[in-house]
Amino acid sequence: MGILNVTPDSFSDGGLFNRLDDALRRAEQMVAQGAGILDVGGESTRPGAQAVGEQEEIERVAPVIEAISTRIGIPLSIDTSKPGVMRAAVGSGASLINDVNALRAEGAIEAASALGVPVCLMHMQGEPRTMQHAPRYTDVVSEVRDFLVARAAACMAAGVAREDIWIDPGFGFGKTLQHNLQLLRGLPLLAQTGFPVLAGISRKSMLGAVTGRGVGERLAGSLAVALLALQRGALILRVHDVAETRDVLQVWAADAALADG
Ligand code: 7PM
Repeated sequence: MGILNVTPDSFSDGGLFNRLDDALRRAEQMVAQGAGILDVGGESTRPGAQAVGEQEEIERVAPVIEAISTRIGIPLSIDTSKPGVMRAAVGSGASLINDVNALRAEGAIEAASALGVPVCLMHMQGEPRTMQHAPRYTDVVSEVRDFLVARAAACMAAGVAREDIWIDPGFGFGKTLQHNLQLLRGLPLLAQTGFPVLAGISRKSMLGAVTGRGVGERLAGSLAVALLALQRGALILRVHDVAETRDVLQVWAADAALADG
């Protein structure tokens, strides 16, 4: 899964055409590099970020989703927590909902169920503005797993099909470095739930904490952690560097094929 940010800070600010053109070019590039899904996000979920209004978020993502889906045959996911954005995005061509809030917003679960598309449920402790202040767990792996299984049950009770549910531990979302490392080791326990596990660790600050490198210098760390996540049962990797991650996936698959006989 390639990351396609459409927040104002991620693209040139020369009007709608230039923004669409940039997004299309980036999308084509990631598809050529081997992405299987593109994740379109219009709200910055970084720690400390300000919330965006629903209409503004729709204006950012809907034209981009429309432009990509009419020109490129790749599944698109919409990274949002807002039911109105989910409806607009799916109406414009998105076929997966990726919600860092695990459909806890009012009306979100009903919107996702009515849209009939797969959903990725991510764990987050707290909210983006304050989540890194003092994350606390007794046992982070079992708490994250129990939360995700409970959210999956709520989705199924609302009519979402079991096979349309993915889960994600939410690396960096209300977690210290130790919590993130424990979740990386605990991925097999999440995979044991039977739901496909998505891991989003690309360029994240936990890699900075381990290597001492800034966000632009975390490619090697991202690739190393991608391999660890694959070995521990992650099925989908949400990444910035598609071409390089594709190579990691091919090396992992070649080795896994031998192990499976
Ligand atoms: C700054 C810090 C900007 C962190 C963006 C981020 C995930 C996600 C994000 C994830 C799923 C990023 C994050 N992370 N959706 N959206 N899983 N499902 O690194 O880990 O892209 S935003």
